[in-house]
Amino acid sequence: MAESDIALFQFAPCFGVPNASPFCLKVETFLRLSDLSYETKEIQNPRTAPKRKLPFIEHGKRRVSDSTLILDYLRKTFPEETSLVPVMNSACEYAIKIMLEEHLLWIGLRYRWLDPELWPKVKEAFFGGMPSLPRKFVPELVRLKMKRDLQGQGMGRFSEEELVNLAKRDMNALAEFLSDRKFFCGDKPGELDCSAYGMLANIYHVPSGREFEEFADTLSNLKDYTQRMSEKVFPDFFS
Ligand SMILES: N[C@@H](CCC(=O)N[C@@H](CS)C(=O)NCC(=O)O)C(=O)O
Repeated sequence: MAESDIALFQFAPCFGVPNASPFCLKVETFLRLSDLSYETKEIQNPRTAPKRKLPFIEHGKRRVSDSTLILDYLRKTFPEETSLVPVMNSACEYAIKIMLEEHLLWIGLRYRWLDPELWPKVKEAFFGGMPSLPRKFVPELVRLKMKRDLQGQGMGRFSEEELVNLAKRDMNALAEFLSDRKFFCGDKPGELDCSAYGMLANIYHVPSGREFEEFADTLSNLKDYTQRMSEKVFPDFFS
């Protein structure tokens, strides 16, 4: 493994996944599939991040934010080590990545932050370790901010039934695209697998008990794929 001085700033693991942020998990998956060493630094408040969102990386004196820009930077700076991870090589793969990161993501956020039945679990997972005073108001403040974001983006305006239907369409498209291949990029995981795993691990490894979960379970190729990626990329976490 090539020595590097990369630090990945991300949320602490919680919810039974290496990272509950699909974007943090995407970058860590990419680093692990590449031949690069890195260290992780846990951050609780994304407001301290350069773009006020996680993840970001520090490499020497340089800070790079946004998972896609981070992967671009790593490819440019470490071409040999990152060549182990196949690049996205079709318009279709790119379109699937955008569906995952700009559409399915918001459906996931809507469940995570606005579903009243899930909220107690989410609150405990994200804020349970907080000192008791901030724990009284921080979770509700963050939830309010997410509610505003979801209203602005639009996903917060759909009914539960509309939401489930949108989620099913995305998941069906994903399952059809994967088909019976081992990974989205073929026999070995590539860049699209980093995005897909970031999202799917947060669907298949985080029980919600909602109708959507029952549907996701019927897509056995996606479920098996997620397990395969977990065992391949994060054996230390899932053993
Ligand atoms: N486009 C960004 C999205 C990053 C992002 O949305 N991160 C979320 C966690 S999944 C975050 O930090 N949210 C904090 C906030 O919105 O205040 C990327 O690809 O890294």
